[in-house]
Amino acid sequence: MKENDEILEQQLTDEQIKQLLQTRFNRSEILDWYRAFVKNCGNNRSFLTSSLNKTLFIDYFNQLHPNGNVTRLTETFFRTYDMNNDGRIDFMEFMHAVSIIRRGDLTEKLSLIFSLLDSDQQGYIDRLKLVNIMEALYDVKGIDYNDSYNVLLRKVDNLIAKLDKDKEGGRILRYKFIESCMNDSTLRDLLSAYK
Ligand SMILES: [Ca+2]
Repeated sequence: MKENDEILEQQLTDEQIKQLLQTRFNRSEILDWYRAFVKNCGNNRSFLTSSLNKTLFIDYFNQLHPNGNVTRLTETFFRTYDMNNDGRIDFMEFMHAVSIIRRGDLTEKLSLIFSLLDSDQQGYIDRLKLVNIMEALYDVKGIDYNDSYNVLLRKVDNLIAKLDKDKEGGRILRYKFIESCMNDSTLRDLLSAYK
């Protein structure tokens, strides 16, 4: 093992490494992610103090989408990643999300997408939440939707119609969302475009 890896590994407790190995990454991959994570967290170079606050998180996405406005979408992402809601994303929370995005099965990925769409975490998604997310996605791409707002609404209504086939009043629960997406290839393709 490289000396540098030893130093990094010493910053993680045995319990943390044990938990991290339950993600789908091996020890060497975890250390690679850890190295990248600590680097992106600025000057706090130890596990206990390394975390991404919202500003760092938004900055990171801004670099990826220089022509759009990522703030709205990123705030939603941040809330989903920050599982204990303490205003920062620590390495354990970060790896939880990364392991689903990179190596999770379809159900886990859909469940994560549901959490993103359920922006206030009430356990369901509806037309208003989907409209908000659609606006945020347009912002990221730098598309001005004000002139074609009806098109945006129509897209959301089509989506709702597919997700809410049993007409349960437009409130789509997590299990229903996953079930509908699993059974509808159009829906799967649509959502995978927004990975
Ligand atoms: Ca947190």
